[in-house]
Amino acid sequence: MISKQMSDSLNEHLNIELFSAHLYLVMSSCCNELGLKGAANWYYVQYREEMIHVMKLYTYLNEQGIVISITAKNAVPGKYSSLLEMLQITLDHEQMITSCINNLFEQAVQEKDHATQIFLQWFVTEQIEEENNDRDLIAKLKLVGDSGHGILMIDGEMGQRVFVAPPGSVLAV
Ligand code: OFO
Repeated sequence: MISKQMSDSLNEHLNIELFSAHLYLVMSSCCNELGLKGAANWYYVQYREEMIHVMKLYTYLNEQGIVISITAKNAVPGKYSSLLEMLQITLDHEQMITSCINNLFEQAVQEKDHATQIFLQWFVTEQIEEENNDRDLIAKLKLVGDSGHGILMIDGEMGQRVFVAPPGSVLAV
């Protein structure tokens, strides 16, 4: 049993996560164009992770008897001048997502919706990792410089990232 308000909020968040996935897919493509194959890989893995988040929400809503709706119409910006710019936008975006998750959690607490609180706990923890990954890369990039050998070093590191689906995930791609 889930309230209409709670399921609407979760559905809205599903659309935001879908936007995240598309944002990172575009960034992957932009990195590719900049010749940064490792960063392109990192953003592609990020895209796949976001689709896991979408599918978690999809599955939870379905299991609660809710038919989802796709409302995201936001076009994804397609031009970025540097990897540092993309990473900073990524961190800002993830901080916004963290605050959305916190609001959802707060709503579930106010509604005494224990099932949704438990469901959202995974996202609360995930956001710590998401923000930390971005901060780490930004700090390294600032240290070595967003050009020349420095960026190639970071690009190499970003190329090592491998997509790992969390246990029990529904894969969308
Ligand atoms: Fe789904 O955490 Fe990023 O957006």
